[in-house]
Amino acid sequence: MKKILVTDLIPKSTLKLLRKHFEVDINTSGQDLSRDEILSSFNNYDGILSMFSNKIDKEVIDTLSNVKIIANYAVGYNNIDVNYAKEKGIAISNTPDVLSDTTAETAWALLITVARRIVEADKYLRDGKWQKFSFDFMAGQDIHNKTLGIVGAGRIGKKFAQKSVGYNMKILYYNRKRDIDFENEYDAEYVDLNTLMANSDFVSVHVPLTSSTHHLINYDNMSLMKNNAILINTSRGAVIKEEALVKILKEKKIFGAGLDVYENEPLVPIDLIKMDNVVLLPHIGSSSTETRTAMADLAARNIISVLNGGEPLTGV
Ligand code: 8YV
Repeated sequence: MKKILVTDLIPKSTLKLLRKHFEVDINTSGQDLSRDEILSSFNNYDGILSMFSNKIDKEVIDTLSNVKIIANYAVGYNNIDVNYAKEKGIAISNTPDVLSDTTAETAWALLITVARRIVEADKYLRDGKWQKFSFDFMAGQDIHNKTLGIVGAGRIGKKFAQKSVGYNMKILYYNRKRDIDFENEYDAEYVDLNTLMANSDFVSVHVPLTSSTHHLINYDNMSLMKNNAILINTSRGAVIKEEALVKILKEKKIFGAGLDVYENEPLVPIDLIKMDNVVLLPHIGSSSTETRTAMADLAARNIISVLNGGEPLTGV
């Protein structure tokens, strides 16, 4: 029987599915596998179901001669040197589509929470500070009738746009290439990044992390944002230059930010933690029970397909 390694806990139903086909080892330690464990153990298996926290670079890939597929339990795959793996004949798959709505919902949750100061207000009440009405008490920003700037109109960016419909918003988008269907569907306008940053009330980032999107959002383009603007990131931390964002927030150049991802996870800059106008999530973009189950199933089905001699269902 072929052997599979699952590098962290996954839903029981998916484990059951995998066990019908393979002998399965799973890391149940509650800790990420160490670099040494990855280097010494991966090649004992025919397939790996990996987490986005597992760094699978050239050095790791050079240890692999048995492994036929690495199925990443994430849509993002910047943790894997995909080109090098493919050169070595290892298939790589990710989990697109099944998490797009959920991740877009997380971005919306952050947007609304920052704009309407929900976390700050909740904390104020719990701290026993609520005394009386005043006209500007916890006054935030309206969302309806505003301009939404979408950086990256791929699968998740499009779902994010779709969910804005009831808010009657103007949509600006920046993408590698124009998408006429998207423009027609949402009356969206294709603009360059600086125009988007300068004219949006809310900017939400949905690009994958690549060498060309690393630090795409920097001090210079954040400086163009409106004073009341809000920046949302549910993609990858390093798409935004984090220290520049801290500076922009300290200088009160924007209203606030909502972040699910960070440059050096799980480390979050203490400056951000101290700010009331920033809502911080611990990378839970796809974390609904339904979606995490669907992602695990898709990863498992990719492994089943490849180890039965087929192609990955969602190869990258
Ligand atoms: C993570 C994600 O996989 O799919 C991605 O690229 O970033 C998320 O869905 C998930 O949060 C793992 O913890």
